Amino acid sequence: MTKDTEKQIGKRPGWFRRLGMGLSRTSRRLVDGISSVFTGRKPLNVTTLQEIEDALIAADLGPQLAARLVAELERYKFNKDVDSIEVRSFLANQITKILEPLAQPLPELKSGINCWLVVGVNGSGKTTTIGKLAAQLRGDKKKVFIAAGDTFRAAAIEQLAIWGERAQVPVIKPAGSNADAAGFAFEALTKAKAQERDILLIDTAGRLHNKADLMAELQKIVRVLKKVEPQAPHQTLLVLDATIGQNAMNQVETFQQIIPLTGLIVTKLDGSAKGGVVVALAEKFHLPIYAVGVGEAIEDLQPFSAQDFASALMGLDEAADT
Ligand SMILES: Nc1nc2c(ncn2[C@@H]2O[C@H](COP(=O)(O)OP(=O)(O)O)[C@@H](O)[C@H]2O)c(=O)[nH]1
Ligand SMILES: [Mg+2]
Repeated sequence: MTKDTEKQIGKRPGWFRRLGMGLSRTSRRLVDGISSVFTGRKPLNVTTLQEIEDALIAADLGPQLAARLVAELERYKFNKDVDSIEVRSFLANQITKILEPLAQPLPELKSGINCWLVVGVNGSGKTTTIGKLAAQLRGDKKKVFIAAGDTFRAAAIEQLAIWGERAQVPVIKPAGSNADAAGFAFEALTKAKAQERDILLIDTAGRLHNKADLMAELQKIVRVLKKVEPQAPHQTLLVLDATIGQNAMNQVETFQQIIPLTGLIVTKLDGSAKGGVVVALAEKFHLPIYAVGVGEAIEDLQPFSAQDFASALMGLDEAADT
């Protein structure tokens, strides 16, 4: 992160606080669930462990991960007296360990043209995320181009044009509506390369209700990009909406069948009651989480911090920044 970006972020309320506020819908449920089991100190036995497991599942951590975490808790203190804080601190530590290797900064740009393909279902936050990414990269003095590759909807192209203005980054638009997305991606990368841009961000359509079409389209985009630049796309980022909880797991699986993914961006963590899914995603797919969306504004794309997230999830505010 450059000094400029740091300064920008520094002006706003700390991201932990904002994430904490946003995640409060998820964490309140979890904390209430665990605290209602341990009013004061109580033995960690089969019954109380089951209740903790239920609370973890209710927060969208998923049944497998919930069972694993509870098994670790059992190994740690079975039949011993514990309180809510101790249980939540232990779980936060375990969750931090799962998330830590995957909480990564945005990938470094290589010399020459970099091409990042952004995929995800409609409404997941692709276009918004591209706008935020473009602003951040431009803040880091990169020469950025955006390709409005969701050629299916005129409104999508217009929405991206507005983001381009906000981010002060040029947007390449297809010539007509319903243009061939692959042909357009080819043109956009050729142009970005000719103009010696550092990075091209490509938006895509997310019509998952027709998986065969989407598959054919995305695979064709990748094929033609490689004709321009054999290493392209350098990143294929899946954008996931945190408010859909465990359904995000299916989306990763589906997209992985279509196209090799290199990383995730999780949006709408502000306001999700199902934020626990991030931990389930990390543990199951081992894909880096390059950034998270914590609001609709241009600066609301933040690096993902494992420890801050785990503490916020478990309602442990000691680590809160100001
Ligand atoms: N609260 C919140 N809203 C978001 C975030 N990211 C995107 N959105 C909103 O989600 C909606 C869909 O986003 P859009 O970028 O159009 O999704 P796309 O269809 O995948 O391109 C828009 O109203 C965005 O403002 C986020 O991190 N937090
Ligand atoms: Mg869009």
